[in-house]
Amino acid sequence: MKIASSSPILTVVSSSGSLDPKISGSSLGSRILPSTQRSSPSDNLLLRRTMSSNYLRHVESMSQLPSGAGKISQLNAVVLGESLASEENDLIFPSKEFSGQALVSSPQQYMEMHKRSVEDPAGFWSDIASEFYWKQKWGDQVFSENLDVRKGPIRIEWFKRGITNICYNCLDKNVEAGLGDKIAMYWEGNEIGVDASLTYSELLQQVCQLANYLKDIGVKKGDAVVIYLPMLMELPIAMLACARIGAVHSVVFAGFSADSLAQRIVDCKPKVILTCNAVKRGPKTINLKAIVDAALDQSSKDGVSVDVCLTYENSSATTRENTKWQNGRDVWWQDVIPKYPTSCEVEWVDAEDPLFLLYTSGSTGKPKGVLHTTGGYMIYTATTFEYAFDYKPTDVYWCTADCGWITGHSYVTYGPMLNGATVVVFEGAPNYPDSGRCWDIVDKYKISIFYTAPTLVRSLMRDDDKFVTRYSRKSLRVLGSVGEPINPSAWRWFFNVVGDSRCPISDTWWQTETGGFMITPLPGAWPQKPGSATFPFFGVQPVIVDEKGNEIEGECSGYLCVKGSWPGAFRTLFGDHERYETTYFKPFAGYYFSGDGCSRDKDGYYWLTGRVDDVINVSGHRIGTAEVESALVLHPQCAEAAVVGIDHEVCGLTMHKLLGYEAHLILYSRDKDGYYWLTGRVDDVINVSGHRIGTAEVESALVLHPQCAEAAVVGIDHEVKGQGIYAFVTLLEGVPYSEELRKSLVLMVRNQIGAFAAPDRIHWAPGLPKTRSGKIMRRILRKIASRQLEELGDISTLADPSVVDQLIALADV
Ligand code: 6R9
Repeated sequence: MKIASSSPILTVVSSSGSLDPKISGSSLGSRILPSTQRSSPSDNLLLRRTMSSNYLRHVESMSQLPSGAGKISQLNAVVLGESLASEENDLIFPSKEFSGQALVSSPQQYMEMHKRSVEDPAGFWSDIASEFYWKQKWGDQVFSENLDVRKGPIRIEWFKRGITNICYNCLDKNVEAGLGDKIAMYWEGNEIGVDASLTYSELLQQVCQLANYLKDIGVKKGDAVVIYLPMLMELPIAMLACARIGAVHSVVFAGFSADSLAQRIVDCKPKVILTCNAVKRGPKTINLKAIVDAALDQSSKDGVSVDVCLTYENSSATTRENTKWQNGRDVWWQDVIPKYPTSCEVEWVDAEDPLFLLYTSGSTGKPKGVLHTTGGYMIYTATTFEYAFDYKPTDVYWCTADCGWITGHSYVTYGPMLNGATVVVFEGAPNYPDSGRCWDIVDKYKISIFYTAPTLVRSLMRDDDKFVTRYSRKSLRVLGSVGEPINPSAWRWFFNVVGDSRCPISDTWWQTETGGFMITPLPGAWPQKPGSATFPFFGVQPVIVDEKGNEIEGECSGYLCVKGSWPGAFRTLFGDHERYETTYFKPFAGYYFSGDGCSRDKDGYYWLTGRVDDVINVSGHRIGTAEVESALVLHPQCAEAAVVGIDHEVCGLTMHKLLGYEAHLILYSRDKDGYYWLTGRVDDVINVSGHRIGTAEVESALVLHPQCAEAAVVGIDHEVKGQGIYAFVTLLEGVPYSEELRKSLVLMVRNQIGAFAAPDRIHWAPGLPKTRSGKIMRRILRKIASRQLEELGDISTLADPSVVDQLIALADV
């Protein structure tokens, strides 16, 4: 039911229906009343007093009660359990029942906890950390940090000299607490009816067997292990086995190509790679072992040879006979692992010893090896998981992410297992055999927490709702979203259709670099605004800064930074601490720079407005892109620069660079109400189905094609993927255009990076729009790609303006 609201003012009332000015825990059953039952000004005053505090000025405005963000001028309120309005003017309160049982059940409780977490981080986090197993407690300092490049090298340490093991805390600790017979993992195969499960005791035994094998072949504490596996139970098992022996895992998403895999192997030089022969995803069989073989050939040419390739036989996908084999190097998993003992001593490590490496795209062609350490990451993933999903021991949790991405690290494996949760791992494709598969799985395992990505929501909502409604979904309690901004229509469909208007949605904003959630709803505490990630998690102090790095208060737009460290923060980029500092800490001295633009509304809600980039130097948004490009190339260290513009009602565009070769863009805005809204990345890093892909990476892949002279890649809006990849390609002189050539260019990118980075469109470009100094004007390419031909802007600074007409003429060729 939609509750009409002529005024934006909403009222919080107690369960008895009387106004409760205290907003105490018991009033949390926050219900919104029809306009006849509005609060009086004096109630608001009381509310303001309760909520006001210095530490979180932006939430003070909640005293006025939510009145909407950005272009949302009026809000309509609903209580969970009622269906959501179809307009963008929604404010969704948790139901009384939900809040009543929630870990954090009111804004006030959240504010008290958040206040303590930022005023006394050492006390707040050490209290939580004490609930985990430490062989030896950390030293005198709970944390120590320098986030200011002007004061010396960037350094973040949490729980240093504390000795622990994350695998022990995920498994042994739970078994010892009596959860040995609880299901740790349900595994659902690609084909219906193919499934398996492991209890915590069984999982521990399997992890120990693999850990013993790894030790036996000489893997030691600190050694890197590359894991290239699909979503079999062996993938989390492999991660946990590495953690058990102190080895550093580097999981490479099994959709990456041989070249990308080789690049990552060469970077960390593992002794062993763990893989499987093949996997089925939907109707397709993917021969992973062939990709690994090619990667290992490539890496040995580059001077890094891997001794052992432990290969799991995935008999549902292919046979041993059909798997190419290199004797001496390749070993069948099933031939060796079961022979090892089912218990294995834990390698106790320092909290600051590395746990894993995970590569993520930057704005250059070289991916960044994000390094996370053990203790802080452990405490942070466990705590964020518990609170953001309001986790209960009876929950059955399914995160659709692959362990090849950070979400699968923090919220398939570590976060849930540290809580002793039951996790569902799904091998297949969400639309196979049809679009109802997810809900079939939800009913089959009685899933109560379902965490996914907007791209999946959008792709499923294109089909008939009956694919959803033919399943009960009664078990669902909390929904979650990650990877990119969730557009309000997808949010609404997810909420109304999938969650039957009953389940809050935790729209979690975070990054590979942050290790865990940074801005996220706590589903029992705050009313939600569809599209806003709401408020910072405990211990997180987001700040929005202007182009000069000044913090902006209240309702505003700008660059999203974080003040102070949090336990889950990454500690360096593997082998390149300088790039770590340059990319994340130099753009705005004193802060971690997220690379995202952000708005905050007057109620304190954060709205992420788009990806900006690894930024360095700032110029104002009124400066033309061509001007900025010309200015940039005057810098003695600048080889090339490209500037693009993005239209946005409230935002400007600025260009940052210097200190090195990475030149970047920032899109910024902030609305009047203060909620955080993430609307996607804008620049040289695009977000395709929630995966970060550098345009430079795709361009490098394209130009490897023997007939490609030059390529320029931009992101375009894509109905399902969020952003699609649009490539302008200049061929060698005299090479005719053909569909075949188009396919082979796409194939080149598939082979170089992976299928997920395949361009959606190849646009033939006899020439590219360049400035006289040779800089590609991506702003124009973007407009052509999105067919906004009336908005090409000033093209007079181009070396040859006629290329624009040529490109337009070829738009549909
Ligand atoms: C966890 C993950 C990080 C980038 C991030 C931002 C975008 C992630 C989001 C979101 C809006 C959300 N992003 N979650 N944007 N709302 N809830 O995705 O990590 O692959 O490193 O990507 O994704 O642009 O900066 P990662």
